[in-house]
Amino acid sequence: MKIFLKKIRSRTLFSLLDPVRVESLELCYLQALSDNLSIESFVIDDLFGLTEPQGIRPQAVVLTGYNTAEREILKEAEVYKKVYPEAKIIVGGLHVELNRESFRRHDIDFVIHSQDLSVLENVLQFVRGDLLELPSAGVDIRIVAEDGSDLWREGTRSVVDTPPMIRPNRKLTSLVCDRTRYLDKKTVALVKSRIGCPYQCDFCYCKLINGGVHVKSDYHELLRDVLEIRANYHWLVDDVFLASRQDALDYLQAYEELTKAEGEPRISLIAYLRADFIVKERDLLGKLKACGLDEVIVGFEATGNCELEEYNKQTNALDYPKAIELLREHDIELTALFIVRPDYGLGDFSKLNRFIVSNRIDTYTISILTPIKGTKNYQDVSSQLVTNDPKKFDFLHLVLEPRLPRTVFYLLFYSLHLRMLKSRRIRTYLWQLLSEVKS
Ligand code: B12
Ligand code: SF4
Repeated sequence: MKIFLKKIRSRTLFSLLDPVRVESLELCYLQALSDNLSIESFVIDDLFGLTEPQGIRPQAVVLTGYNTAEREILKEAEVYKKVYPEAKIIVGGLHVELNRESFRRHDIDFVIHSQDLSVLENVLQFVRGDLLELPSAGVDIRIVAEDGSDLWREGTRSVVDTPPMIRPNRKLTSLVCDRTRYLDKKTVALVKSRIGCPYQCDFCYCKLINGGVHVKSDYHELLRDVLEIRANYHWLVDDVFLASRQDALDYLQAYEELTKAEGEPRISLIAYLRADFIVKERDLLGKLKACGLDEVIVGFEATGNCELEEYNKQTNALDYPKAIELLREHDIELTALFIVRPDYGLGDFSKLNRFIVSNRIDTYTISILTPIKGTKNYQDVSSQLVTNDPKKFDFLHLVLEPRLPRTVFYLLFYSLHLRMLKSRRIRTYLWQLLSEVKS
């Protein structure tokens, strides 16, 4: 049996420059699963020029992508169904998980809405004929009724509560690693070791993944994974790397044990940490740096406690300058994440600008608060949305009417980014980009 595994990426403002370009780690997991079933899989990802192999007719096509690519996924399903009518079309992944009803279309056969990879395993075995009955948990199945119309057998929700047994196949990582980047950092491989997030920030899609059930990291496994991949940097994409002091101690112990057994691993991790952790566990930052923590991505979101409370962020804005200072002291690089709301006025923009300048933050992203399809926030404001185009839900567009005139809002939003041009890292990145274009 042969299958295609495809990541569909929509062209957005973000993809114009691709400041962060990484392999699709989800396809590495799907490929490992196919290997286990002795299924030959072909990875397709336009970003890296990986196109459909010539002369192969797949028995199944597996499609995945984020919210912004929803229409492209549906379009591609239609095209694949026309070109390979005998192939089963399967969709799944983070966006499908909470939006399964949007994918129950005629050109799609299976809509997988679970983090549990054994669901896909069953589906593939079913398609191959090894399974006569497909368990309904985690998957909606299209059935053709006697009159030729489509019926959907809806699968129950299926949540995982233990870490996945399957390790990603790193063929894709090795193939594209030389072309990956995180801004100025080149050769970056993704790693993952948690499922979901233990926090409950109001605006966030991630807290809903896996039915809101959070599965903790195994740091021994994480480090084993990191060491298996040749890359200058490893970006740990877990929503929080260390959620508590105990997590940090567990990670440090796993690192120490590895060093004793196999020698110093010498790794450079980019990972998400919360500002409250950084301040509270400041005495561990030096050790964490020595044990591979090179850069942290911190979701500050806002600079005032009223907004943070509305977001249920559970952090204190008064701690933020300290958190930034502590990272600087320990030579841990920072990417700061901020959110601006459509109801921002001039004063709010200028407050954020002042915060960025006075704390000398030079690498940051600013997102426009965007309700993501599949969340309660999205439902609550759906009648106020000014667009339904999924591409616009990329955090760089207004999908709700702003308080300020739109042009003024965008002008202020983009001018907040200007300071980044002064950043050494951003200038290095732009220089690298220019050299790539020239060569
Ligand atoms: C790293 C990252 C990126 C990377 C790309 C990484 C990649 N893998 O390609 C970059 C920086 C490029 C990126 C860009 C964007 N991202 Co992003 N990103 C992430 C992040 C932090 C981690 C994703 C990841 O790589 N996880 C590792 C993989 C292995 O885990 P996974 O995707 O969950 O896959 C597992 C399961 O879901 C399952 N699975 C996955 N696919 C499939 C398919 C099938 C068929 C099956 C059965 C199972 C399955 O198996 C995997 C193994 O367990 C998430 C946050 C998060 N918590 O997930 C946001 C996140 C995925 N991004 C998000 C968004 C919105 C974007 C952007 C659209 C906007 C933006 N400005 O960030 C752009 C899109 C650019 C584009 N053109 O596509 C949203 C998606 C929301 C949604 N409903 O889709 C998330 C959830 C963050 C958020 N703010 O809510 N992103
Ligand atoms: S914003 Fe970060 S900490 Fe909050 S729920 Fe989302 S991933 Fe977790």
